[in-house]
Amino acid sequence: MTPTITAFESSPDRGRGLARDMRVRWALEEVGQPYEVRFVSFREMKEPPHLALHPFGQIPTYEEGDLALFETGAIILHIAQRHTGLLPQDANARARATAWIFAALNTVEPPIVEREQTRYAEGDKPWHEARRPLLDGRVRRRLDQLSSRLGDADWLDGEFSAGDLLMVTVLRRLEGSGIVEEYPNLSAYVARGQARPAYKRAFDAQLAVFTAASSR
Ligand code: GTB
Repeated sequence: MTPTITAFESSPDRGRGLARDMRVRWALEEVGQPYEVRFVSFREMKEPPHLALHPFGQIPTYEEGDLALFETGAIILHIAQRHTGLLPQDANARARATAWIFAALNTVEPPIVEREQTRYAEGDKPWHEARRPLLDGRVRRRLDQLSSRLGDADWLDGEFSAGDLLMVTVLRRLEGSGIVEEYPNLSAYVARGQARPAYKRAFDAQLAVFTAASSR
């Protein structure tokens, strides 16, 4: 059964692959599972048919037969459990790779998102500049720790896993800030993820949506 995911009809990231459908596309490409994409507008995301799939009116969603899922982490975990290629076979290694999925989403991404959203929400407020070092510091603290753990390894725990897939996409959210570049091993780690053929296929597919929309 070919799964269907949802993505922005018109992504605010202008094809940079930062919206979360990119994570699901990449996972599906890694495991060789073809998929379809249904594009939704911001208005449609808040209407009953989409809210029935996603209680918070967001993308991505994932439909496969009578299964409907929301939350990128749950979708990636589902794909990784159903296919080979994103989780190790050994039970303990599988549990550790799962821990990295949660670490990416629950520990590393929140300060990155807070830094980003604060810029949008309070960028024009007088206190914003004074808060910047605090927000940047929280991000750097996590990246210091992540960089120490990664060391000179290629991936976080042995072979490439769903945990790496999510961590690479989380770190990409710092693009343009120069912060990841302060950590040469993390920069190389992100580049290694982006060099994977499955990443490139996923990136090109989401970019094609933006290119087609902007040529209309
Ligand atoms: N916890 C959920 C998950 O992990 O699936 C969060 C899903 C989520 O944040 N979805 C966003 C969304 O639907 C799109 S990805 N937003 C619309 C809304 O809430 O109304 C977040 C995102 C959006 C845009 C950029 N960008 O432009 O760079 C980057 C990331």
